[in-house]
Amino acid sequence: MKSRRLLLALAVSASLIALSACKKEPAGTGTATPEPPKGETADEFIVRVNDELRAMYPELTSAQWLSNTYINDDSQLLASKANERYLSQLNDWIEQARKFEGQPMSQETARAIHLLKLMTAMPAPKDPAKLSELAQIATRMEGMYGAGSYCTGEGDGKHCRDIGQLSEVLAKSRDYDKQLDAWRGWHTISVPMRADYTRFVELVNEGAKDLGYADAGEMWRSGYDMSPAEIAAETDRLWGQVKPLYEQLHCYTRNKLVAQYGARGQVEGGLLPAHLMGNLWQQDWGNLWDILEPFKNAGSLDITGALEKQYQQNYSRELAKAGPGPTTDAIFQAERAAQLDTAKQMTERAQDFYTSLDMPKLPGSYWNKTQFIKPLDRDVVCHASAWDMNMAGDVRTKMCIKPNEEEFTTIYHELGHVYYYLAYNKLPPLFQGGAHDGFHEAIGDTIVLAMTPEYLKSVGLIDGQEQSQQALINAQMRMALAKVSFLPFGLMIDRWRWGVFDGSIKPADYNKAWWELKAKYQGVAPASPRGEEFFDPGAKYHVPGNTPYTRYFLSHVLQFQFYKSLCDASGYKGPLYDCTFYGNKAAGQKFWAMLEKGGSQPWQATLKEMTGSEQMDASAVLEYFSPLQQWLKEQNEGQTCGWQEPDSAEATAK
Ligand code: X8Z
Ligand code: ZN
Repeated sequence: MKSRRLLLALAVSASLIALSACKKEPAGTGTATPEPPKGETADEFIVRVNDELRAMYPELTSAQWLSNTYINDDSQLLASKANERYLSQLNDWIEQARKFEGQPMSQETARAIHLLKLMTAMPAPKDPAKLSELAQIATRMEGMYGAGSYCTGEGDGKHCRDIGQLSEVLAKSRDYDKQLDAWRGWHTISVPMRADYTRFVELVNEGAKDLGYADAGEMWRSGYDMSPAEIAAETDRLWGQVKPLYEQLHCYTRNKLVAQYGARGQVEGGLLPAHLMGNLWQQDWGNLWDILEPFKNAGSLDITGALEKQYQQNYSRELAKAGPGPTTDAIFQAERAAQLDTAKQMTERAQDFYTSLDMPKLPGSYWNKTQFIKPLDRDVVCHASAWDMNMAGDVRTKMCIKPNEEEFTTIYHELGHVYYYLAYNKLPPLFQGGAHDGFHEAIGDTIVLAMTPEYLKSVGLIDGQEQSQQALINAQMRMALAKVSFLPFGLMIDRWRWGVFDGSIKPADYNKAWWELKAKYQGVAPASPRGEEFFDPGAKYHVPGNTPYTRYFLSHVLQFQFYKSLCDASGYKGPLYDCTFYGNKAAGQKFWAMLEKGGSQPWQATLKEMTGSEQMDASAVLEYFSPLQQWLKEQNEGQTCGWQEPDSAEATAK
């Protein structure tokens, strides 16, 4: 959730504020003055709001943390009440700010008032009953997602699988039917969300209108220091830059899927079957490495293998502690201890990259309070998030870490949010956010781009690499499966929500419109019809979690711009894709200087300081992937690439 401000902190939930990344917002605690002091100036008003916000923040984040890491009726009630107080407080502040319209004030104060209005991604109606209803729906939807599980069988034969177990089937099984069952299974969890989501849309739209926006989507698009229409056009422009690269990757992948699965490797029209992409949402194809690896034995990039080995070593050590002939219980304890150790070691490895840039170590409280692995005794929201609990150093991440490459890079992503928090915590609360929300999402990913084979080797995760064209293409493919496959997904989620909020997508067409957009942008389709008896958008965390998604699309462009600048700052001269700035203090200083600015100025100024340009631009993406794009073109030569969008939802299923 982040959007810009402060509140950022939190992670996830639904609702709140605008914060950054995966966070949440503060809840009002009723500490704010109901009536503003007489004679208060605009500048004084903002000082007061900042103070009140800082004071109420920890109570909100605590309630949200509990409801995310201990899902039950009680924690949900408290989180929902905390949200309710916060949203109502926010409405009060915004109301109070109106009287300063047209009055003299510092530039800083004007920006702070602008940010105040955009503080939440969940604008609430003024009517207290509706506000309370909204807070409850938001908490309930997120809880449903977190507790989601797919059960088969009955009685003693009943077997339930959570998101981690179902994701693992998609990642590892190559059995078409098992994958289909896992994919469909996860999509049962969102069916009961449809009514809640429909009502949620009505309520946030009412809240957005109260604030002067046409609808909640327009409000989301107002957080980019340009008009809502301009940022929408920007996303089209950026997508146009990278679309040809995506189409080449799509074409290559389809051929490989057909080679693996025969005719069932594609859906009519040349679309990719949703359940075969190694990921529940087809947003990251990295798990298809066994099918898509360009050259076998040309530079092993088996990071998952190395992490699994690390786990095994931890496990053997723990088991040895139990002595010979361990009991079932001792074996189980050894497994848990090894999982936790491995997760912490992975996090230490990520921290090491940041400290190598001269950034500080994470505070001791981070290590004590973070959720590293999935607890056994309760439901939790496993979707990864980064939290700023109090704007004063109590930072945490919440994940259910498993020893694999995807989770490993997600840790680097989350620490990017955490280091942003730590860097801008000294700013007034209203400026504690990303330059825009895409900046927040891009910090950790910029580091991920610098995880070159050379870096991975230097930290012992892979063996020595040969320098060959084949090894280069393998390395590029590995990165493309994470980054290029994501681009159209990053765009389509909010194309859907913008349409839902502005009414051009009606509740009766929620699923149909979803799959039309999936087909249009990603070129993927379900293996069989997905009618309105389903609510497939709800099976993606950010929909029930109400986290805007355009940020991730923008991040996937910006992170290449940041990476290029930091490579330049480090004095690197070679081809972009080979650069790592691991250990480079000059790059670290430049990065930190950007983080410290938070949301205190328009993002264009921050981008200019970092890259020399005021524009988001995908040319660094294309520069980075140019060897792969050339290679893909050769592979696809003579093929008919692209796909046909089905005319209707029914057609998708044929
Ligand atoms: O939600 C996230 C992060 C937390 S901000 C784990 N991401 C998006 C997703 O998983 O859908 C990171 C990449 C895209
Ligand atoms: Zn994030």
